[in-house]
Parts: sequence; structure tokens; C-alpha cells
Amino acid sequence: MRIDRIELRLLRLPLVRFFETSFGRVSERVFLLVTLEDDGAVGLGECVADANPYYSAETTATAWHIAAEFIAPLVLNRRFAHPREIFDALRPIRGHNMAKAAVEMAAWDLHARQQEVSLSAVLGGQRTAIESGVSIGIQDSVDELLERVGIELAAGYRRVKIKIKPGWDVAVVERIRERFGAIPLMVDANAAYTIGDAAHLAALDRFELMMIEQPLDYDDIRDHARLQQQLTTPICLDESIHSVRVAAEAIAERACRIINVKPGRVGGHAESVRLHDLTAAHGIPVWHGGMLESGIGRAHNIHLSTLPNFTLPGDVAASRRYYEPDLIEPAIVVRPDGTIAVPAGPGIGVHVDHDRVAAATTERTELRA
Ligand code: OSB
Ligand code: MG
Repeated sequence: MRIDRIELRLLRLPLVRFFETSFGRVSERVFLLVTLEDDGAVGLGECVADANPYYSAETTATAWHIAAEFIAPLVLNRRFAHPREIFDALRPIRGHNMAKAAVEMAAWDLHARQQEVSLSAVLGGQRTAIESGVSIGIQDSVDELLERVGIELAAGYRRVKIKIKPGWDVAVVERIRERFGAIPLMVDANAAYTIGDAAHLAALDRFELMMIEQPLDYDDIRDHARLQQQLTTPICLDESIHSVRVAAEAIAERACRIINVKPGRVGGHAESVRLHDLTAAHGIPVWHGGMLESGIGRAHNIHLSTLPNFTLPGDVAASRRYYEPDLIEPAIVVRPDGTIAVPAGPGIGVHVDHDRVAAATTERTELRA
């Protein structure tokens, strides 16, 4: 492939419901959409950087700057035999994985469309459906949370994750267990605790959670290793795993027993496949994380989730939990058995509604060779 045009769009979409984590509440999503073109063929990538630097250091503004000023000149007009070459071509740029991933993932979509096969097939995926889990944010009251959990279980989701933070943790989990019994349940702290909270977090052990996700600092490995020694609940790392090298370190240090894969966090599909292969070789199960993506990013996530070591349900849920309407038509749906069918068409396999994309666009630029 030889990319002759890159289009960047900044989009703003209201969320169906607010989403609250330990670092704050959001009611809308602002994100970059990348379109690559090669002789009329197109590929799409969604950048998961947020308006603010609270989940990670990147923002929509840094991603725009890095994509336009540094990534575009490294990819435009250059011949790539395969999209897996792109991450290496971007090596001179340190960090900025979310900006890199948006472009790199668009290139995988473009490549798959040029080959007239699904993205899943070019990534090495092996299933036609994936298991879907649900991530439920912090609510205004425990009663409201219990209601949400009931709604999502009725919809068929195969596991429930709730967000926790100091003051919204052990007692909340206890209420869920009381009401719903032994459902597949996990918690995500988004780095809200310190190693000094180890005894408090150990109070979660009696609830036999599937895992506790990212309890400690966003860039920490060592304290997670210490904490894991004091917990029977498996630790799953999210924020800390920003590269395959760091994942190897975390596994060697026994800082986690499970890893959450988000291609935006590691720099795209090629790094995600390498992370998948590394974890598989060490017997560490993975699942696909979510970043409140529109149907475009969501479709990418579904295809990546078809690789064999994605053995746990991911945070890849139905479109209508997030955006109504979504940018794609038809929307992504979860079936009553808690699975999502992998879109079968070429590339990401979903139909983008360009009028809705245009209506949500607040800025746009085009870069050419
Ligand atoms: O930590 O997994 C996270 C959303 C935004 C930022 C970080 C996270 C999340 C989620 C939501 O948990 C997952 C989703 O439903 O897309
Ligand atoms: Mg997380």
C-alpha cells in the first residue's frame, strides 16, 4: 500500500448515559477519526485519546498535533508491503501510542479491504463471534448501580465490571453479591489506590471476583507485584501495559495474572497481536478493553478479539449503550446469549453513515503527499 491522503476529523458525540470512573464523569466523547486513502481505497481508524489527560497523558489535541506534524510525513507516499510495518516506521516518535494506533489501525482496515477479506482474517483471528462483557460506571447511589447491573444481566452480558474508588468499593461489591449471587463480576479502580491500601483491597478477596483491574498507579509495575502477593484475587493490568516490553516485565515480576488489551494503549494492531502472543506463551489470559468507542473503533476491537488468547469476555458491548444513533448502520448488537457477531464484510466490515460523521465533525484537515 501507498497512502496518498490522510484526513483527520475531530468529532463530538453525546453519550446515551454519563460514564464515571475514579478520575471523573463524562457525558460526551470527543475523539479523532482518521481516514487513509490509497488510490481511492480507504481505511478508518478511531483515536481513543480523550479531551483530557486523565486516563493517559495523550489528549485529542496532542493526537491531532502528532498525527498531522509527525506521523503523516512518515507514512504518506511510502510503500508498505504490510500494515505491520507501520509501527516500526513510527519508532522515531516516542510515546503517543493512541495517535500512532489510530493511523496504524486505519492502515490495517485499508489493507484488509484491498485484500477483500475481513480484518479478523488478516489479524489471525479464529472466531465468528466474541463474548461480551459490560463496564458499569460509578453511579449516584448503590440502588441505581444495582438497577443497572440487573438491566445488563438481563441483556445477556457474560460478565459485569464495575468501577471502584475509595469510598465506592467493598460495601458496593457486597451489595452486588447479596443481590445477584455468584455472577461473573470484576472491578476496575483506574489507579485510584496506593500500596498502603493493600489490607483494604484484600477485603475484596472474600467476594471471589474474577479480577481487580489496575488498582495502583498508571505506570506502576513494582507495587502491583507486591500487592498481588497479598491478594488471592487476580490483578489485571490496563494503564500500566503501554508496550510489549513492559508487559514482559509485568509478567516476569508477577505483577498481574491477567492483561487487558487496548490497541490504542500499545500503538495499534501489530503491537496488540505481539502482546497477545506474549501473554499466550506465558499462560496469561487477555480480554479486550474499551474506551467508549463509536461503532468504528468498536468494530476494530471486535476483530482483534477473535484471536485465540482472548479467552475472557471483553469491554466490547452494544452500540446503544453509548451512542444513539451510532456512526455505523446497522449498529453493533449483543445477542441474548451475550455474544457479538464478527462483522463479515471486508476490513472492519461495518457501514459508516457519512452524514452522521459529518454532523458530528467540529474540525477537519487533509494531508497529502
Ligand atoms: O479503564 O477500561 C477503562 C472507559 C474509558 C477509559 C478507561 C476505561 C473505560 C471503561 C469503559 O472501562 C469500557 C467501555 O465500555 O468502552
Ligand atoms: Mg481499565
